[in-house]
Amino acid sequence: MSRLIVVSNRVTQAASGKATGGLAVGVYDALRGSGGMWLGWNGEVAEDGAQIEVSHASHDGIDYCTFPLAKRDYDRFYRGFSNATLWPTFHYRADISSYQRKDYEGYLQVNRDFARRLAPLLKPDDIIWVHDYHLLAFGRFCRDLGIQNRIGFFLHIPFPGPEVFRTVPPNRELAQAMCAYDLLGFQTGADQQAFGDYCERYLQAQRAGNVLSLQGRLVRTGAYPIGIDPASVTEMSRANRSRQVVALKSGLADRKLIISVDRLDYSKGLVERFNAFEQLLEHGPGHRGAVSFVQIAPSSRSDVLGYKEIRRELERAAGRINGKWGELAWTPLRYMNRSYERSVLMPLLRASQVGFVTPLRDGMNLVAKEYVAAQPPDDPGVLVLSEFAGAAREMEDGALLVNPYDIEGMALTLDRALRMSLAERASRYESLMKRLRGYDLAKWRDTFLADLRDARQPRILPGDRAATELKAVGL
Ligand code: ADQ
Repeated sequence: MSRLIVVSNRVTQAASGKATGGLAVGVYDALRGSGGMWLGWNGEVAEDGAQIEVSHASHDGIDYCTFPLAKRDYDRFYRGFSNATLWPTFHYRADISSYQRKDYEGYLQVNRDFARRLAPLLKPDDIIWVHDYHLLAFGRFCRDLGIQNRIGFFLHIPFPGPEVFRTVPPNRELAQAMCAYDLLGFQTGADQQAFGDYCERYLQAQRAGNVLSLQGRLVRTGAYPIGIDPASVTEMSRANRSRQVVALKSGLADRKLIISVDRLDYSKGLVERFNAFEQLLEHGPGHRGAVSFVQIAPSSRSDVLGYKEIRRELERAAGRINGKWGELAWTPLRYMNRSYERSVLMPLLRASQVGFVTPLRDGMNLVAKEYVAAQPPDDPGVLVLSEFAGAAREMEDGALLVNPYDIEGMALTLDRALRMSLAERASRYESLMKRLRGYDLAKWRDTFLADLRDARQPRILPGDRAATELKAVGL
């Protein structure tokens, strides 16, 4: 089998054998299975002008090729164009997006540098899997260097509607660059559709089924909703007897628990969520003293515009709510601005009666899936989920969907979740688990890689379904 090369902005802790997040766990097994290489930033920032060396290390048959980013690249590529322009805009926050040409130049430069570092390490039949919004233009630079290998790209965050994407000034150039990949994977059909709509409308691409034809190139697109490994989440949720979990349970006494776990990010809808909990207390006197809300949200990207403000706003909201409603023996809302190990988080999810996952926009949201997999089957909790999380598309039958801009609606839904009968909870849980098991993390990875391996086959395999599609676009 051909070797798999993974390229992502950050090469995660997998290098030290501690893979945790979806991306790390998801690709780690595939890399081990086929033998592979993982290339990307090691998380360190070097002084400008320092010689950037690629370090090579091997664990479990995987070659890790990592390097630091120069300070200037970190500022322009990472803090700048990736996280101050693309991240907010792709989450429909064009209002707080900021754009500077020098940041975009830095972004292109780093994408080019990644391609130059990869080129000498490649073998002709390697297949390359590139991850996320930091590397939209990487494929184009690979092609400029004459790299012919199959290259697939997966976007972990939403792709916005065409009119929102157009607010990113170099939108045409970016979309054209994305079409240098052989396969573009999105979290949902809606994201895939939005990209296709943009290309048809503004780049005069032709579209036939999942294939786009643009300036003589064909690019295949697909929706690959990222999953979890439900069995390992269930196991982890059961296993832990850590001090923190025991302390939380004894502090709750007989109270019910609503839980939320996020990175501290303005896309996650945390303030709206706090306000909804406050409305629950205001309009449902029966819940006062009877339910607690725990929000775990460690800071992320604290040196990027917008992140300090959201932290201050949350602290204010938590203080106001506890000041107004708290009692000596009961703290309504516990907001933890710190991180916990997964081995503590999963049992916390299990101990709670409601998983409150209400991003304003999210590519997928794996916490929603983890919450369900962590539940005890004989007494499962209820997932309250934003309709704007990618996960809502797969989980609408079992979760209670809410609009995170509708504070009263969220409060009413919390009330419903807290009162739901065991029979209804069990039936919702069963239907959610069926989906989680059927389309898990391995399936996500294997489906994407199978499509990538096929992506250019139609040219030499007439009769394939895609060949028909290609004919329809006149090729
Ligand atoms: P994130 O925005 O980081 O990821 P999410 O999918 O919710 O969001 O979380 C990814 C992983 O991080 C999960 O395994 C989760 O348990 C963990 N995590 C989240 N908050 C945590 C916390 N406070 N402490 C410890 N662990 C935490 C991006 C996209 C998502 C998409 C993923 C995967 O923004 O929409 O689901 O990539 O594609």
